[in-house]
Amino acid sequence: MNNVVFITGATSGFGRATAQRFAEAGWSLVLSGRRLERLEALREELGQKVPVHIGALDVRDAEAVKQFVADLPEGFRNVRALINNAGLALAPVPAQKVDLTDWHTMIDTNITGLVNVTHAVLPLLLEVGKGASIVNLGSVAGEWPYPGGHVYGASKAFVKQFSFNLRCDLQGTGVRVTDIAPGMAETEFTLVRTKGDQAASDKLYRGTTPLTAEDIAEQIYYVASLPDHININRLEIMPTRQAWSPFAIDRD
Ligand code: NDP
Ligand code: 8X3
Repeated sequence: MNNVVFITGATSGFGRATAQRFAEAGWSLVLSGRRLERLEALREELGQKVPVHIGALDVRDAEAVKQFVADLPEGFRNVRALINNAGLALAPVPAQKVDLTDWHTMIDTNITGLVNVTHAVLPLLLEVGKGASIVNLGSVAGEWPYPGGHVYGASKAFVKQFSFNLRCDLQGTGVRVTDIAPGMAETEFTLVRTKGDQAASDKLYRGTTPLTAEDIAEQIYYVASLPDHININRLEIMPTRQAWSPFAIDRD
């Protein structure tokens, strides 16, 4: 039977590169995201190599997620890898200046959306059992605090602990779980975070060497294609040119 990978947020960045990486390896693809035209373009590109099923899906909508999974056509139900990638950061400003709706959007997408998809796809992963994988996109922000990280970092701390707790419950089923925690990577992430400020996005990545979407896709493919008996619990990946700063001290 063919291997199927189910990717959320396949319309951009890590998700799109991950679709391309799994297609290279001959996996069938289930690709979702809200922007249908981008999914159609990806199906056009990758459908030449492997079977592709697409669906315009907002992960925040639990009923839509459930229905999309229930309606997966034959040939796309043998999900061996779920890549919970859809997510975003907003409001790169101090907590006291944030619009509450931005906090809600991050919680609804990065936490509620991720659990919606996990809950819906889990029965399919359990049917595959040994060798199946859930790969959740956490972040260095889930481990290390920084100014302006507020709810984004907290949502990724949830992803890490949810991943570890899932491992406990899935013990014995053969289904693996990994929290992949990238540092700075150049995608549309900063454009989204700044609500469309291309200059701010360009400035962040200028003069250094961020990770690329393809770098992370390679790691995602790696953890999902390891021999069945190996589970990478957490993989934290930074560009060589990114590291920690000293503690900030408030002085008179
Ligand atoms: P992009 O903005 O390039 O891609 C984000 C993807 O998430 C898009 O495909 C978008 O699709 C999708 N998405 C956002 N909201 C929703 C939603 N409500 N329903 C369905 N899909 C949604 O960013 P990245 O590729 O960089 O980010 C991917 C993941 O990696 C995120 O979880 C992010 O937090 C995490 N990450 C990113 C890092 C970075 O520096 N880039 C570092 C660490 C982690 P659409 O808009 O079409 O719905
Ligand atoms: C995204 C990476 O460093 O902006 O999760 O938090 S960072």
